[in-house]
Amino acid sequence: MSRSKFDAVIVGAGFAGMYMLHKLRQLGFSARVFEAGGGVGGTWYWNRYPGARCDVESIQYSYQFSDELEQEWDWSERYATQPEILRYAEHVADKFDLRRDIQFDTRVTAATFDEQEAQWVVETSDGAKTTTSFCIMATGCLSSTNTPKFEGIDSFAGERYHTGQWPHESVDFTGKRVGVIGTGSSAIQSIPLIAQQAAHLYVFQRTPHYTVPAHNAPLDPAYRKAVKANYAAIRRRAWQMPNGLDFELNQASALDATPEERRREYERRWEYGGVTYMGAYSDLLASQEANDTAAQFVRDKIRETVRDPKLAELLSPRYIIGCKRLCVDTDYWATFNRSNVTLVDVRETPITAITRAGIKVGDREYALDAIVFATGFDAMTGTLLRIDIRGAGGATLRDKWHDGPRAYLGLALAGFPNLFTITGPGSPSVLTNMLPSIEQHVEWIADCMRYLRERKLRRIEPLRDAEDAWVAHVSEVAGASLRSVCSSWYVGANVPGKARVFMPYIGGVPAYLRKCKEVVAKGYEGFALA
Ligand code: N01
Repeated sequence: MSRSKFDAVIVGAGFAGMYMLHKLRQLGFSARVFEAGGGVGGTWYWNRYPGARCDVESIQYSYQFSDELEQEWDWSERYATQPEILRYAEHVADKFDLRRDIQFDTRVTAATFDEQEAQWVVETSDGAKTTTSFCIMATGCLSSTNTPKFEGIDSFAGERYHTGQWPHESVDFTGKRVGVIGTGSSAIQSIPLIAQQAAHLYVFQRTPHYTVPAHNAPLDPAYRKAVKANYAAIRRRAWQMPNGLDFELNQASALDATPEERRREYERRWEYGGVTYMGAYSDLLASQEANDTAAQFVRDKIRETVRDPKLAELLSPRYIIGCKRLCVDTDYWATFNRSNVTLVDVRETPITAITRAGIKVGDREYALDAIVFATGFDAMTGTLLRIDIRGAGGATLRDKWHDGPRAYLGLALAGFPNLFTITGPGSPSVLTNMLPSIEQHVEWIADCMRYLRERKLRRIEPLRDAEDAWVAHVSEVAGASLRSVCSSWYVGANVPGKARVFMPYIGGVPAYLRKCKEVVAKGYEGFALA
């Protein structure tokens, strides 16, 4: 740990940082990882709330860089729980002996580019300064929690939790009055389990979310065996899909089907479970009329499940399905039939304040023993902007991204030489299966560093024109999708004051891969090398 000069500093030891470290080591680069948490796993280290699972099927939400790893690891369920995914991350750290180059419990506070030496000086919470040729941000897309600044928030006398920063000790809600604020993925996973424990659960809902059943189940050993025998083919098919997932995408238009055909197709996908529901037709995110048919099917399911029609209506989303990220649940709607669960609609009358005793909505105060903030994240940019990043000429990232993130391919930033972002804004990232997207970025960055080393080049940064053109392209393709039109964290709408820009690249994995390869084939087109 005494060394303070590296080829690369990697910020974060989630799936991105871990693989980046492994890859760079293989190429003979020296690297140090700084990780704010006490262990590896990133998202899966922090998000320990009840019911936390991945909504990408476990066999696909896994690394593919090592055949041996793929073959030796057995996922126990169709959708892995947070503890199982964390065990997987720990297994990878052990298998590839990663921990010796990771400094845990250390937050990166600043990174400054030294023009003279063409290197970064990275400052950490332990007061140390580390110099490095390359600074690689493996900081995750959903890693800075968002807690709305409710009046009186610190006066609450009970227990307070955020789903994204859940305690490591188990939390017991037995006999307690619990309030959950938010109804996104984290809330939808945790509410059914909290309801089973709590004396009473109040769900504070501003916007109802669409959710489809997971139909989670243990994985049959025969199925696991078949997957392992065919892993290469599964991965190959996934790379050809817009979201990087091997799933059945119907190329037909919803509007060409009869109502009965549509109902059958939606029902079939509902019964299968998971996000493949949105693959029912090719135009669900291109045509409002097509989208309405898929949305109405879900609303009908809510009405069938929730006994009180008024409550069913309050739980029914009215916006474009798939615009906010589609949730995947186990028993979410049915939970509202329980006598110990109350939905509090805070759309018309927002939460007024948090008091010593609980949550106040208008004139009514809900007395609570615990509040769970399931209020999401300052997505994609939040974590990077919390680090004081200064590039060439002392320019700050905060200034550069004042009106929204700008990056070339979501990988690198004009004015910030030798700095890379893994799954940064402007890359497909959060619209895809994150693990393969991470692997593709890691491999692209590692190849780039090797290319520079072979040619004795010390500096790389995007040209401003290339970055501008990519940012314009990201915005143009977003504009053609219904996904960009509603208030979601994809556009920063959940954080007051955040610039409203559709941050990920929605042009699909195959188009993005082609572009990344083309840039390399043309000698790092759009980059200045020195
Ligand atoms: O956060 P969210 P999340 N007053 O932003 C509400 C991934 N993920 O942690 O919709 C009242 O989706 C807000 O209301 P509204 C996944 O990518 C994956 O649940 O803004 N309410 C919303 O209901 C996911 O999309 C998995 O009106 C307020 C909620 O808080 C992403 O993480 C599991 C409020 C926030 O929902 C984020 O999910 C979990 C206020 N002032 C997460 N401010 C899986 O793989 C916010 N809200 C399964």
